[in-house]
Amino acid sequence: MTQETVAPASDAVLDREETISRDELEALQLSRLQHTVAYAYDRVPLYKRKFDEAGVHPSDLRELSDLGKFPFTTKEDLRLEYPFGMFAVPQHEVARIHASSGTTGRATVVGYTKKDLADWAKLVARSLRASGVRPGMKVHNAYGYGLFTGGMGAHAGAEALGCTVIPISGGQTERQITLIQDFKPDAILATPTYLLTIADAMMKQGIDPASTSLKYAVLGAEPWTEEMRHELEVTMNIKACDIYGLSEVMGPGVAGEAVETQDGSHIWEDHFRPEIVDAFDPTVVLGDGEHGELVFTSLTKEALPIIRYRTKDLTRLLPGTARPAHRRMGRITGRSDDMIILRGVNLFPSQIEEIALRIPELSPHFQLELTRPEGQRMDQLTVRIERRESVTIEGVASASKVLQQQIKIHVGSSCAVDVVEPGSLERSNGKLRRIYDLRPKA
Ligand code: DLL
Repeated sequence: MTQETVAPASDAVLDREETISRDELEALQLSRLQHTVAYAYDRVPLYKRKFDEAGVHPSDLRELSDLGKFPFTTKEDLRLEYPFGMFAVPQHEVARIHASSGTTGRATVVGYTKKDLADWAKLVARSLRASGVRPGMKVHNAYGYGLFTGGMGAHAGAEALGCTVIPISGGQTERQITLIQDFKPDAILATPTYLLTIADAMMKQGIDPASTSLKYAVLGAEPWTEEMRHELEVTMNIKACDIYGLSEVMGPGVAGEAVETQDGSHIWEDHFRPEIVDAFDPTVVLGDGEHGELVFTSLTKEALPIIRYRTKDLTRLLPGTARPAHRRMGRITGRSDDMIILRGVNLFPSQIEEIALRIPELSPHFQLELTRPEGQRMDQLTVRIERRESVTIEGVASASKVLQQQIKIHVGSSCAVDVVEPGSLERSNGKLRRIYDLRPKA
């Protein structure tokens, strides 16, 4: 069969919930929310305890704004209830379990009933379709398979949409390239930094990354910038869209971006009620357009209903565009726990990415190193970044100065810049670690 059998982007048949009015959506949210808080209260001891302590009862939820009366849930709650204490159904009704890696403490465990898995697949399918993927397309899935929700979540969604899925997982980059060349997929699902690794490895092999069959990329699981989108779209000759999610709330597909507008991911509000709160004082609920921490309440989940989960992701809510009833989220600037505080100035890796990628001599491969030099009380930030292949020694010297100046102007902090040889920094296999904190532990 040829590529021409694939329906063009305008032919998409949307879910009914994607096209309903805001009023209709909010009525649906309210009834689902009332059900969810009562369900969580009745079935999960932690919620009963927390609601009782806060002096709220599910019957207090009469309108959507009443949600603000209910207590937050945090990663710590999931850790304390490890492994299955937050599950609202008996174990035999749990069809699948995923978990976070647990590198910073106990793993957080999440569970899904059969219906949860079907809803999840539907929402990933909806996200992929919004991003340009169509039934019948071949989809190369380079999200990691296993306990991480990326691989299997994206897989089930692509299958539900009616795609042919190639379940390659992350890593084995040479093999990925061979399969992209041989199987000729239309779309690729990966983290943005892993797609960069693939493009980079192609160039090393003398393959032009813009010459492959790939037309669409659906990228997420880590922060990325408009500058990175431009880099990947130009290098690979693709349309790249965002997909957002987190395991505690579901996995990928909590929100997805429309290819026709490319203006941020639409949160699928028929299944999740988002709020933005002040990251330092979460009792303050902020309005649309205001920057803060994203909080989610699930509206349909059975195995792990989640009430006011504090994501630590910093962003803002924007009005819906391509799917008018569903609000969009702005790009995630970073996570509150990934924020570098350097001599009183707050800094996120995505700010450095944005600035560095505007300097033509510099590549998107960089690391941030934090040190406290011997005998000094001040912390030092070093931006270690690879030069582009084509750049001369003089080019490197001036680019390094420009980067330093731009960081000082836009971020407000002084740093050292170390421009290194192409290929010398570690490449991403999934979620890339950008920050190397080598300061002595307090
Ligand atoms: O990363 C789920 C996922 C898989 C999303 C594949 C998209 C694609 P976790 O491992 O639980 O789940 O990590 C969730 O990753 O709180 C954000 O900090 C970050 N994140 C996820 N998607 C995006 C995105 C998956 N599109 C954490 N932009 C979240 C920025 C993202 N950050």
